[in-house]
Amino acid sequence: MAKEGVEVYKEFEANIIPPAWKDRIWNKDDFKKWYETTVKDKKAVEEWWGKWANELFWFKKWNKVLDDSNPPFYRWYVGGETNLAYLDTDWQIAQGRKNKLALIWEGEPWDEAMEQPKEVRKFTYYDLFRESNVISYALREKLKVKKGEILTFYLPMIPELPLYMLATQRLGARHSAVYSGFSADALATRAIDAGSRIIVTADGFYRRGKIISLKPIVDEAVKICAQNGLKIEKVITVKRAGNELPWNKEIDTWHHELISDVPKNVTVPAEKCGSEDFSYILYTSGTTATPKGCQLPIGGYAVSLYATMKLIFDVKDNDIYWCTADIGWVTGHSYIVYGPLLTGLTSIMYEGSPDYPRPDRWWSIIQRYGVTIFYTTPTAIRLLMKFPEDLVRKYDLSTVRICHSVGEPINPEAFRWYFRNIGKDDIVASSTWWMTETGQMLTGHFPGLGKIFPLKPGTNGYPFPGVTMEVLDDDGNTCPPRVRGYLAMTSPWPGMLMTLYKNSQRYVDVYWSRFKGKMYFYTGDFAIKDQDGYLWVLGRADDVLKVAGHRIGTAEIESAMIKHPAVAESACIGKSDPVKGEIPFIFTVLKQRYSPNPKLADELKMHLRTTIGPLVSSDATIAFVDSVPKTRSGKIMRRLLKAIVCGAAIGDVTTLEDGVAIEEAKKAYESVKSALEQEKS
Ligand code: 6R9
Repeated sequence: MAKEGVEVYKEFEANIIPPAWKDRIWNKDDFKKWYETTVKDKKAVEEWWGKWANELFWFKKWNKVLDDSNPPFYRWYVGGETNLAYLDTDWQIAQGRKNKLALIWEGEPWDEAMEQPKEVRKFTYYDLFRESNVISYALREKLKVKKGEILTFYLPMIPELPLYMLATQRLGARHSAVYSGFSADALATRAIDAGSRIIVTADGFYRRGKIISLKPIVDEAVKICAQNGLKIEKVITVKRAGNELPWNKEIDTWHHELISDVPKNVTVPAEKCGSEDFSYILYTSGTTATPKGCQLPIGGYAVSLYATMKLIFDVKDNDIYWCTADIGWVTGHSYIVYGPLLTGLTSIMYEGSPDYPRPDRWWSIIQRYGVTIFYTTPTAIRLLMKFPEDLVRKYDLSTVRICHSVGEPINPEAFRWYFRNIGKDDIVASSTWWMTETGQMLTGHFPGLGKIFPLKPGTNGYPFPGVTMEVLDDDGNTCPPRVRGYLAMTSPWPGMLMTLYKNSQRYVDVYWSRFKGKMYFYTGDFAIKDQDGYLWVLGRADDVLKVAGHRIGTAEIESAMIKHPAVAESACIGKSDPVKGEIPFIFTVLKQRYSPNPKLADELKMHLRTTIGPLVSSDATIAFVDSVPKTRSGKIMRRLLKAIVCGAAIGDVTTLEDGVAIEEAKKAYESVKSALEQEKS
């Protein structure tokens, strides 16, 4: 059976030789004091977060750091007023960064003869300020965008995405960015929930040398919205790939035409937003088929990004920072757009795939720009470690002084490879744990604090000071060291979501009701705290998958499956995958008239592609079965299915699930085994 959770942890501990971490970055003498006092004392927590907030710009200063009188609806920086776009551009310019490079964007196409990218666009802080002001103006004057309105973005990794995000924040409006790997259905569902009347997209983008067309997916989504009572009034399209598009004059407009007659030096004053207004919603998956609109605040979010950029990335004015995530997910929102700009950094944004035109593209980017801080995912590391290490060694990566990872647990092999090749067996390399819901990184290793918390490779490090995290059993009691339990936050933190958009009851039910009688935030993750207080997050405890670091609920996949006329029932589990971490494995029961065949399996994958998107369909396996095993109360026996897929023996699976007769388990075992064998042949 594939190793998971505790087993991996043990292997990690047994095999890793702690490196000689050099405590040479920076040290804060009072850090330990903060750490210890904030764990015990609520007043110290407020002082700590107040101290960080004091380093930021506020139109109006807050009068209370935290109002916890109505949990779980915590309010941070009560009475304060600020604006994310102002903090990211105007305020940076005011601090002398007007002509400093803020963003270096590299397109995917590669010029073989010149041995360089075909397109690079560079933006100073002043450029970002100017260009986002022009967009704000066009949105306000031409499309009548008002404070509070939600715009939906369906954009690839091109500079217009951060520009539109900043332009929206400037107006005090909000965005909902939908990852460009989602389908028209998924995009429409999110646009409808957000009630957007404007969608911003691109004609297409480059991926592994091919043009991927986006706009037709939006056209389809517009139709679905209309059928469901939402009229999309405008689709703004950025010209990126030059692919041919159908055009509907009534609602379509090119981005370049929209801004063509706006004076280049126009300014739009940044709206003074309440600290607890919300800045954006970002949909994420849970255990039901309906995505959750996480509603992120403004003031607390800004402070949390600022503090984590400083303490976990140790940013300095001369750093070149690169986070490889996609802005369509939270990591990109927080640590490509809002966080790095807030700390005045120069950061890299890359459009394409890490292995195009060859699997050394990323190393070439690090060398060409002299990247000093690197943030990536275990999936990407596992993809790149399949190639000879010489490919990495060809490049000068000596500038890198910090390399962290995020998105999923990092397995020992991937960590060692990353640490050896990028980390030179020396620098700070850790796995930072957090979620869409948390807004900010909540754990990590703190560069320069090696004497207080020696860096322990492979762990998620310590909770961020001022945040308390525990590993709990079903009753909400703290698990002893090294015993697996559920990861929970036992106190609020400033970057936290405020609620779920238009669904506060679900917010309370999903996150705050797991441990009876205790107002703790349930993360949905399994974790261990070791004898030294370090956290090891082991993976999801619920029916949520992380496919290549992308979060997707099995319920979403199952509900998409039964929309197909041939499917009677389906059960999806995560199968471990050497590169992507997990991939969807879907047990499918067909309606009587249909019989299993490879063509139908392909058709079902195509169906998944149109209902959810390529992010699920390209890796999914469909296995036809006669029935899915259920408990007496009718719950699908996922643990049993998972165990069988992982190669467990019959003896193991018969004891797995409560309330299941051995005979039923055996029957399921045989049926699944034969489906797997058919799948192999
Ligand atoms: C930032 C992000 C959140 C889930 C989370 C957990 C997993 C994220 C991790 C990690 C182990 C890490 N996760 N970082 N697991 N180590 N360093 O990924 O947000 O897409 O909402 O996913 O990702 O399972 O609960 P999101």
